[in-house]
Amino acid sequence: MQVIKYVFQPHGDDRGQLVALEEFKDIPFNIKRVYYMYDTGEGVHRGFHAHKLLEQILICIHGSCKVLLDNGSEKKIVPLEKPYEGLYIANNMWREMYDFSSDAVLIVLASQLYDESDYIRDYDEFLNFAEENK
Ligand code: T46
Repeated sequence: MQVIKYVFQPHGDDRGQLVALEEFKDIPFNIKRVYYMYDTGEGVHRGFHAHKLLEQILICIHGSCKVLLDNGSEKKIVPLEKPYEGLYIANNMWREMYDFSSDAVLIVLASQLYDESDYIRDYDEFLNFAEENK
């Protein structure tokens, strides 16, 4: 499984850092939605689903967390600990987020509006979907 982690170019000067993200330039899709999670409790695991169509970029802009990616035949754990790194998650990929530091802010850029019917929340259903859509 290929893990795609983008390293964004910070515009740094003596005031600090600034990262700008533009669709189809830094991000490989139309950004239709942005959401973020913070105040994640110790030991909490989130996610446990895949998406049929949605593509996303996850950026831990503060603190750190880990993301488990599972394409149905292979699993990879990806640490996110830099505010200038973005993990691309294609559709058809099971994900779990965990090991959040208490100060973690995980921001997500998404290619589609929120649509519950795009979620696959049952692991066996995901395995069948992944097999059919290889
Ligand atoms: C994903 C991972 C990385 C909304 O109303 N709108 C939204 O855009 C989102 C993302 C969520 N919600 C509601 C739905 C639930 O009542 O917020 C609540 C928490 O969502 P969920 O349990 O799906 O959160 P996570 O952290 O398990 O998963 C989220 C995204 O849903 C998912 O697409 O890939 O982050």
